[in-house]
Amino acid sequence: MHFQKLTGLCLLAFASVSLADAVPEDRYLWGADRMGKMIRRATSTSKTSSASKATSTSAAVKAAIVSSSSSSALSKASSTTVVSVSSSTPVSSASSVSSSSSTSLVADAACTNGPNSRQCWSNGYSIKTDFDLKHPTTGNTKYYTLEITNTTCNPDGQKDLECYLINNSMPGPTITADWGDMIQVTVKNSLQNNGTSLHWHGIRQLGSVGADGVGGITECPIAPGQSRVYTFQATQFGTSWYHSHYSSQYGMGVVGQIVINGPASSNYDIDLGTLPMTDFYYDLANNVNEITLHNLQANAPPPPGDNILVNGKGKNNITGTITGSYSQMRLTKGKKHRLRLINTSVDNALWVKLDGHSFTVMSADFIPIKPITGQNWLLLAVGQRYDVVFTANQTPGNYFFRAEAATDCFSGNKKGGRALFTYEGQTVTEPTDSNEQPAGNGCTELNTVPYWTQAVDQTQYNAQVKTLSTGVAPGLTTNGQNFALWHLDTTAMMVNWDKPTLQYVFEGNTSYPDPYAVIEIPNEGQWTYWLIQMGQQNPPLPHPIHLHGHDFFVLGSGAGVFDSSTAVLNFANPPRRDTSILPGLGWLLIAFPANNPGAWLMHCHIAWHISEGLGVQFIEAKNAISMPDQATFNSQCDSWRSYSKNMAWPQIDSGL
Ligand SMILES: *[C@@H]1O[C@H](CO)[C@@H](O)[C@H](O)[C@H]1NC(C)=O
Ligand SMILES: *[C@@H]1O[C@H](CO)[C@@H](O)[C@H](O)[C@H]1NC(C)=O
Ligand SMILES: *[C@@H]1O[C@H](CO)[C@@H](O)[C@H](O)[C@H]1NC(C)=O
Ligand SMILES: *[C@@H]1O[C@H](CO)[C@@H](O)[C@H](O)[C@H]1NC(C)=O
Ligand SMILES: *[C@@H]1O[C@H](CO)[C@@H](O)[C@H](O)[C@H]1NC(C)=O
Ligand SMILES: *[C@@H]1O[C@H](CO)[C@@H](O)[C@H](O)[C@H]1NC(C)=O
Ligand SMILES: [Cu+2]
Repeated sequence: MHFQKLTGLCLLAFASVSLADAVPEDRYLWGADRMGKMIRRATSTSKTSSASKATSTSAAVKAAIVSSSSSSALSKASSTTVVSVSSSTPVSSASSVSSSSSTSLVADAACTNGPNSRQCWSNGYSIKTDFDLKHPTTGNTKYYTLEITNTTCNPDGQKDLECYLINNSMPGPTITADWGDMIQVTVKNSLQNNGTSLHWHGIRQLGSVGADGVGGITECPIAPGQSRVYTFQATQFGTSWYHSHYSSQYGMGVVGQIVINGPASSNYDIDLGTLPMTDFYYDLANNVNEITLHNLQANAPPPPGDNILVNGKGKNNITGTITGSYSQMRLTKGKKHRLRLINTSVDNALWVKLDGHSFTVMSADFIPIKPITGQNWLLLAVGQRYDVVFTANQTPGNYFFRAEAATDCFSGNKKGGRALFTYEGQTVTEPTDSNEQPAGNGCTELNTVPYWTQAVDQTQYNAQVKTLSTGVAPGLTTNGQNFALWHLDTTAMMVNWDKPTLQYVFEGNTSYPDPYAVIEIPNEGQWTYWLIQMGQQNPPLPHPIHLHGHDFFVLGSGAGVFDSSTAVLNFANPPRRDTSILPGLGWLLIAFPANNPGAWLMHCHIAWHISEGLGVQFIEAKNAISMPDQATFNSQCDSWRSYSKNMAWPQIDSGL
């Protein structure tokens, strides 16, 4: 296959040079054209060539794509592999609510939130509220200021590394708010040589697409020395994270946690807060990114991480001296504890476990679920979150929390992560480490059931799937209605930081460049269906697919090429979340209602992959978008463009 052919070339080119030092002139984007050749683009180092870079990519991408001839309704989208057009059936009422509650204790008639009534919230809002339709508005605003600086870090004591940190902390500060609050974050970019922007992962940004924080789509990046203010409402509740969305920059440390207090589907006494975990590399993120791009050409895996940090901490021994420390948590005997697990990796999926204690999982991403008890090892793909509850019912002492790279997801790390959980009244000491490894399950995501039931319209699906090309050849994709097929390996996305998608919307310009990978969803109030199919000639890597602006319903996923006659799908009460695993060489079928006008990115959350272009964006109801203030938007872009004219480091990847 083509990967093997290219292997020779790459080995020849790199046999004796350090990849980090010898960055070649050619860059590659993820994907193959119909003939199985890698999509390739040339780069140059001068900024003024960014337009021509875009043009050459455009040509390469275009060549790799068979435009859909059958869709007359779509102008620009016909040059991508995907189609989404209105149909006449409206979204079925999204208001159905589960009648089966898993927690029945109610504290009082007013349903006040408390340890035995976590499903309650306030003023008629509870775990049963369909937050797509209704959410509280508290009238309160939580203000934060975050400053990103270029500094050094040494989280496991082995070596000083160049890091970009938020308020000098690793990970960055936790943003905490109540359900229904406004959140206003002022972000100052104090890096000398990188733009930045912050994305609030999983936040729906209902009516506030301008605060989604994606350079090249919803804003121009924040230029060095500049600040901007992000304002949005917490319309959902639970646990999430924020990170920069500027090439692979978040791998340098630009991440932090988000906690939105609200109801929960499981009771607990103590909220332990967040436990973010990440893979960690001793090399700079942009170097690892480069190496990964070249490994991809050789069908080789990315370099393994050097460590896994739990809450920004870890230990290691590569220097021959054990250094570092583990993050610590305190447990209260007999109490139920809530723990918010977040995978902020750039590459590694993680298996996690707390020795001696089994987890009850009660929410997945921002979606409360029917509690799933008895979980020992739990799998988190990049970007995914699980809130779990467990009872401190063991002999008081010290227990290891383990985070191990999921080799069954093709994740690799030289070392596992640990944290220490110690019962109150006990001395903190490290217990004997069993070094237990996860059994693995083939990278299968936990099958979650949302707490309240919402069915996805099957009538439209049935009518439309028939007209979807069954062969699913690369690049071929339309039924002319609101069914979209994203053939992962034939759409290589790249945006121009100087001209974000929202600027096209401001200007009423629909000539989106092909590498913007735009899919228009013209009308609101429709279900849209998305089949994401991996080409069979790709490396068999699973990809965690993340959507901005919406949660989605996971109708099904499977190995190989999607076949509508045999696919086992769930329309009645499918899992709902914002990040889900596309199985290696397989397919993922998702649906969501068009109910939030904006420009929204959908992408693989493995930082290297979106860097290589594994993404699409859709523009939903462009005439109904609640746009950001135009003067503010323009002034940020003006600052950015005057910086980017002479910036030291050119854009070398998708920019996302
Ligand atoms: C972050 O640092 C800035 C000063 O650079 C400070 O004003 C702000 O309060 C800090 N934010 C947090 C959440 O600590
Ligand atoms: C960080 O500082 C180093 C050393 O001064 C410099 O070479 C590098 O360009 C800076 N990076 C950013 C993103 O500002
Ligand atoms: C960010 O700055 C570093 C130098 O510190 C540079 O290597 C990298 O290319 C820059 N990234 C972008 C996207 O400008
Ligand atoms: C740490 O590394 C040194 C040198 O490689 C080795 O001798 C020692 O056994 C290691 N210690 C542990 C606890 O792994
Ligand atoms: C984080 O996500 C990555 C990529 O999907 C995965 O390899 C890793 O195992 C996850 N980590 C955890 C702790 O779940
Ligand atoms: C629309 O955008 C394209 C691509 O950026 C640009 O070439 C063209 O001049 C724009 N058209 C108008 C009318 O501004
Ligand atoms: Cu991926």
